[in-house]
Amino acid sequence: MSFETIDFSVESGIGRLALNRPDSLNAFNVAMHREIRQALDELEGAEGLRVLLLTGRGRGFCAGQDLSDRSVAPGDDVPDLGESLESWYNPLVRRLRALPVPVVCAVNGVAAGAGANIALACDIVLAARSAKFVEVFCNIGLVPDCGGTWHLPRLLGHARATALAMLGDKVTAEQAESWGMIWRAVDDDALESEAESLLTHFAQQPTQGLANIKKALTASWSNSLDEQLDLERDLQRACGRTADYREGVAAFMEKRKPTFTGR
Ligand code: T3D
Repeated sequence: MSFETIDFSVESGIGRLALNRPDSLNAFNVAMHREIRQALDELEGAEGLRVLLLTGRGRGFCAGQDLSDRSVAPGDDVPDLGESLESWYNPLVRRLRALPVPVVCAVNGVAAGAGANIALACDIVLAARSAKFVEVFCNIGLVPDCGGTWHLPRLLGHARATALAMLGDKVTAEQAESWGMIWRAVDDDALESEAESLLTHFAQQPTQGLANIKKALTASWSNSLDEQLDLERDLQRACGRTADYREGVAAFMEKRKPTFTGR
């Protein structure tokens, strides 16, 4: 399959998806949404997928919606932004959250609007030190979308979430790390190698266990302690039946390195 707005590959259990519209800082248009959707279809059906990398080409990660598709002449119909979220952005966030493998996001440059919030929806977010996160929505009269109003207060607390959403200030990668918004800020020239070593790591880990960690942590945002204890019981039961769990225990007892197959 060949793509024009993204680079996409799956090899040895590692999916790599790079947004590739660098002239507009990888802003989303319908063509890019369509291609991402095709890539996710392929990933969801891929045998033996262990991890996905999401990143951007050029100097930006993603500038959110392509605004050149949103200017309207007086008298023209206004675009239905709710429809745009329902058709494209919301399914994308839901699919990234539901993907049963870790999604590593390497934020290579500015992440604005939907671009920032899609990064926050990934499991492990690395950012180049020069990258910035900007909740630009307030600058054009919109509300943070792609789960921004859900993730921001949970990651940062109400005060910081409100200020970022209402002021649209740029947050540096280091600030984002120190606020717990992302996992780590790394030197620009180390971003790719740091991301690759995470991919190599995850490609050798017990994938079903990691998928269940993702499920449990996501559910914890809205579950009561009782509900969460029940969920942990059910997930642990499922994990206990995997070949990787058996291998992990056997390797520990035999004092050797485990070989996990993701099964
Ligand atoms: O509409 C719906 O479907 C609803 C969903 C909405 C989701 C959203 O994401 S709404 C938010 C949309 N995004 C924005 O408002 C961001 C607009 N861009 C910016 O604020 C700034 O460009 C950045 C803060 C992202 C980066 O600033 P800077 O100074 O590093 O770069 P720049 O010079 O502004 O941009 C570089 C080029 O990218 C420039 O093109 P040019 O002049 O070199 O030909 C600029 O026009 C283009 N660009 C940047 N962002 C967008 C864009 N082109 C189209 N759409 C963009 N969002």
